[in-house]
Parts: sequence; structure tokens; C-alpha cells
Amino acid sequence: MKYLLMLLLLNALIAVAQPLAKKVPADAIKYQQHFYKVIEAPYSWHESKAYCQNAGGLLVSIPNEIIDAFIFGLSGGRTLWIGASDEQLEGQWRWQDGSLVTYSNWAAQEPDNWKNGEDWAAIGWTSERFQGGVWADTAAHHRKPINGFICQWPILP
Ligand SMILES: [Ca+2]
Ligand SMILES: [Ca+2]
Repeated sequence: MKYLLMLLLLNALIAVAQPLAKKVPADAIKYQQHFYKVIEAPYSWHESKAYCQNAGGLLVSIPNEIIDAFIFGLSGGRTLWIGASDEQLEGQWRWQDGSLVTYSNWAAQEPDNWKNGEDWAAIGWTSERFQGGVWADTAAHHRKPINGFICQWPILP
């Protein structure tokens, strides 16, 4: 009986803890299967990734051109980190859920892995070659014109 009570209590605790851990910010924007939020911060790609994970989400995935157009709209002229990286294996781009990047929207001559040091992707780079929201691979540290990043959270049933 004691054991059963403890189990019940444990289940109740888990039920309370899970929604708290996965709490989506109130100002996140709902679109299709996810909530999205732009966070403006002078963070590296890895700091951005950690920020999203600590908030119960992930750096954004862009699986198709509809989400791509939505994310570019959300960027509103800002340059933002997205969740694609080929740091595990050069040339093999993956999203933060481990899935391969199948749809992509790289700028002309990107990804170029410039100086053998570009394993992280950004959208909305503000120069002519990157007009219209095409993506670039770049180094992971924060610098101009990167303004921040986009987190996503799944819409739970
Ligand atoms: Ca690379
Ligand atoms: Ca590049």
C-alpha cells in the first residue's frame, strides 16, 4: 500500500513537472505543428541551441518551403541562427532533432564551409547575395549582422 501511494505521488509529480519543463513562452507564435519565437541576443550558435533546449524547445527546423517562408517572415529583416549544422560530419547537414536536412534554401555558393570552419546555418543575412531569406553556413561565434535565433516547441496534444 505504501509502495502504491509512493507510485501515485511520483506520477503526480511527473505530471506537474512535465508541463513546467515544456512551458512555451506566452508570446511564441503558433504555426502548423509548432510554436516559434525569435530571441534577440548576441549569442553563438551553441549558446542559442542551449538557450532553446533550456526553454524546453529546440533551435528551429525548416523542413519545407512553407515553413521556410514563414520563418523568413518571422525574421523580419534580422539575421538569425537556425538549427542546421554539419559539425558532426562535414557536408551532412542535420536539424536538432537529428533528422537530415532534406529541404534547403542555401544562397548561391553556400554552404561553402569557408576556411574549413563553417558548420552552422543562419537565415536572412543582410547582404545582396543573401536576399530573400536564403541560408548561409558560417562560423559558430556571434558577430554582426547576427541578431539572434529562433526556437521552436512542438504543439503537444
Ligand atoms: Ca561545414
Ligand atoms: Ca558560408
